[in-house]
Amino acid sequence: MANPLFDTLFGCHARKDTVFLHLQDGSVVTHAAFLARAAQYANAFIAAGLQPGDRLALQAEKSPQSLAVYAACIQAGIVYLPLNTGYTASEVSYFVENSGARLLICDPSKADDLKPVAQSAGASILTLDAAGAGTLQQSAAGMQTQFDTVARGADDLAAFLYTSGTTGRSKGAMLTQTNLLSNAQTLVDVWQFTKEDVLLHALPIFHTHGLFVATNVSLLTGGAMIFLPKFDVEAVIDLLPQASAMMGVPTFYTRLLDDARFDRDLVAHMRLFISGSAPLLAETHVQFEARTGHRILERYGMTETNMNTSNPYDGARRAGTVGFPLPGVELKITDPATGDALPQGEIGQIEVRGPNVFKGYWQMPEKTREELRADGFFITGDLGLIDDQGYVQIVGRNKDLIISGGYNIYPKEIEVLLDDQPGVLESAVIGVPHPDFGETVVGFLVPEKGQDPDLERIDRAARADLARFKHPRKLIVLPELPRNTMGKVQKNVLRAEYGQLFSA
Ligand code: MLC
Ligand code: AMP
Repeated sequence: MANPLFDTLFGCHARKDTVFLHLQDGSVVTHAAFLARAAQYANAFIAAGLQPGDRLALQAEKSPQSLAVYAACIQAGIVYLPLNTGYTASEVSYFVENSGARLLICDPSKADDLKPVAQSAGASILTLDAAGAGTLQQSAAGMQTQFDTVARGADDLAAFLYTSGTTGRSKGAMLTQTNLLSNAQTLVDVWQFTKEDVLLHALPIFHTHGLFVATNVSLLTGGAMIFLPKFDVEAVIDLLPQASAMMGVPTFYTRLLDDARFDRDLVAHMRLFISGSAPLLAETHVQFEARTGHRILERYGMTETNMNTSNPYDGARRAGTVGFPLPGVELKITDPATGDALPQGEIGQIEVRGPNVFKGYWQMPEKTREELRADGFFITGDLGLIDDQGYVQIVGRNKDLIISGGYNIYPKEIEVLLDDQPGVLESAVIGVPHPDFGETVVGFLVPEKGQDPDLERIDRAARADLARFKHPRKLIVLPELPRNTMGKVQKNVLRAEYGQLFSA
């Protein structure tokens, strides 16, 4: 096969008049129309001078057009780099520079801010708005609706997804054709997706969950998606009767449970609800079943590995667990100090190996070596155990990470910003339980002697530099931070003391 990922996910549907996307306004996009547009984009990218292996960064609203950019990149052998729409210009600037992207596609409203970013990185810039208009469309309009698919090997890069780190510097996770294709094939099998499925898609398409799990699974079967621009309870309740399956982060399910219209009758016809990206409280699992009669299927994944484990489709879906390693994925629990495998039932770090595991971090060989062992096992940074029936339970994290509404936030990145503010001696950022987002960000500031930091000014600084979802929802001034005898900040003490801040 010339380009396994493109041919298997997209190319085989090129001439089909089957519905691929149902849009919120009632219109549809067929597979054939979607691929014709993707081919035009691919022609436009080549005309703009891009070559196979080049990176293309996209920060644009979710739409059939922005999804077609993904298809076009795969077809043209261009490495696709989708970016969270919430990122500020300074965040985008890092990604464009670090990846060496040759082309940046952004919303027209951000073009003025991002032009200097693109220019200094030597990238060209095109625009794409939520309705699909912009300079990308203008460049693509006259192009052929056919494109000669560029040949790619199994190990060639298909996408970069940036993931933050404990040092505060984001790392580009390099995902190959095989990583994406093998995982999609496994998920179709274990979750029993077919072309008859209609997947309600309300996730963003710049992360693994919405792009590689939801979209690739649907593409592989030739099924359809109800493609919502974002998660919205009204729209989901309105459209669920036309769906057969839904994927979401736990916040989707807690928000739906808060609405009395979300009941057994509304979802009687549904085949499957899947949750992931953040821990699903056992309480939500139980409440969901009591209300709807459905047991949510929880699975566990990561940007670097796609999906690793899943509760069974047939068989017990156990609350508080993420199920079994997927076929082809090896999972072991190891001692964080020695790396040795631990006996069943003991808590240690979760390591995974398989065709799903990424190739490494872009231009960061040391970081790659720290997390990806020479024998292929990836150290996830999650802590867990395997119970006596083989189910994996995640019990914590060995990495300083907050997951808010399914988005990852690394405290270090915020601490660096807070430490820089006038009058601030030092800071610590933690995640505390939040009824809607699961966890949310709280920042602690220690003033310099005799100083009184201006919290409003600090909030403005955060808004200028960091995506909204990373902003501390509360800033608290403390005379000093709790430290252990080694001088290390005891975030567990802060979490214990301030953990109830957002309790209902
Ligand atoms: C939005 N806001 C958030 C937020 N999302 N703040 C913290 N955490 C979040 N996740 C901000 C908004 O900008 C807004 O700011 C305020 O919070 C309230 O917004 P909202 O209207 O309530 O939020 P909404 O737009 O409805 O978005 C919430 C959400 C969304 C949960 C629907 O965040 C979402 O779709 N999350 C899914 C993330 C995801 O796909 N993760 C997968 C990663 S892949 P203001 O200024 O108005 O106060 C991965 C691997 C794997 O992890 O295993 O899958
Ligand atoms: P990301 O880096 O955005 O891909 O997020 C990956 C992280 O999300 C994992 O390392 C886990 O900490 C977390 N995660 C994903 N799925 C689950 C789940 N089902 N339960 C608990 N944590 C999860």
